[in-house]
Amino acid sequence: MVKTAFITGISGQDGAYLAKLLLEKGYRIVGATRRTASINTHRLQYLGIEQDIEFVEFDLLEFTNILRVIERTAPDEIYNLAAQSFVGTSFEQPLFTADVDAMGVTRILEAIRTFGMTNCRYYQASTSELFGKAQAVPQNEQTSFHPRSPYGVAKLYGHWITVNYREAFGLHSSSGILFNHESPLRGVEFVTRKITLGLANIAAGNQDVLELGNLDAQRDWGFAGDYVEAMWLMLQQDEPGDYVIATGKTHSIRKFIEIAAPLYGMEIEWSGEAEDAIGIDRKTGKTIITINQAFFRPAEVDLLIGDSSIARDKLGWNCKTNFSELVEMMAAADQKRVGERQVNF
Ligand code: NAP
Ligand code: F7E
Repeated sequence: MVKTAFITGISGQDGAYLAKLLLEKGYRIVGATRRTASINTHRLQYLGIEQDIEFVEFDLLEFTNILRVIERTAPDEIYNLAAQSFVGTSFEQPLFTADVDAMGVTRILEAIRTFGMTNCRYYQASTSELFGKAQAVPQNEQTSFHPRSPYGVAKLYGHWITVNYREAFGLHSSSGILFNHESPLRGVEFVTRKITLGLANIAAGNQDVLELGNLDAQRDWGFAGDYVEAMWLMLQQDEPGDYVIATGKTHSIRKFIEIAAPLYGMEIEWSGEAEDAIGIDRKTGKTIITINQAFFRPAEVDLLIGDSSIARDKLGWNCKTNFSELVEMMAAADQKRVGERQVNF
């Protein structure tokens, strides 16, 4: 029997990698895309899988649409990856973020409950942003939550409603508490892609300076391609559950830049502190990194580092790609794109 997976957020980074993985496993993929002014399937094209997906029009804000689509699709597995996923924007659009990232989750769970789809398994894209002002180091499934942004708060609701529908209605609903995961398909507004694309443009002479915010925040960065495997594994378990997915290693933004720069033939020397910090390319003497207050957040998550022991033991999940391999992969992809003057980043 061919299984049907319904993926919300299929046009995003994780949606693309998950769809590729599930196609390789023989699934029928129904991909949810919302109506936008311009078609946004470039990530699926990049992975060469756009033609293998059945697209349906879907928006997490519209309950009647969710009901119809889920009834028609009759999925075996639902992966809810759709979200307003940019933390910075959530401070500017807190109500919209809550509607999509918190209420949107309830809308899908209500659809599953309404149709009595007790065999349908549900994955919720939770996040290390739940830990926010981290109460323990490293963070695991027992660590208390303290979100630091409207995004984190909305996702906390999404996490608990997933747990609640499991406990109250017996749904097979699992929550993956995933730490930052990146790739060549990461959105260009996130700091890793901003750096790899920015340095590629500077190296090509298209741009002089890269403006960033807080260089000292530390993140546990993994490769998205590895992390989508954990999502699938969670839904293959007899019992639903919550799992932390992380590499167990953390690096600052500053460190990311120092490791990336030599891949572009640059060598970074730092000067000045905090908002006066600048990064100079030793080889040319030019200032290529400056700080812009606009990229600081009203409340910051300073340090994230995850402990994935439970995922390792129960799911058999392991992170395959290490930090320098991830940076190299992203840098190479952006150098190629800039060299070929590609439009869809
Ligand atoms: P992403 O690239 O920003 O993709 C988000 C997706 O959600 C896009 O396909 C977007 O569609 C869709 N979307 C947004 N609002 C929607 C709405 N109202 N209705 C339907 N679809 C909507 O995010 P990602 O990095 O792949 O992350 C996937 C999920 O994991 C998100 O829920 C994110 O919050 C969570 N997460 C991510 C990370 C990470 O490090 N990447 C870590 C932990 C958790 P458009 O293309 O139309 O905008
Ligand atoms: O920021 C700092 C910024 O936007 C990382 C999402 O996928 O992961 C992501 O959220 C850090 C922060 O990711 C710039 O202040 C410095 O400390 O790349 P980011 P994020 O906020 O960690 C979590 C797990 C998710 O769930 C989210 O959906 O980098 N930073 N300078 C900057 N960040 C950005 N974006 N731009 C800068 O110029």
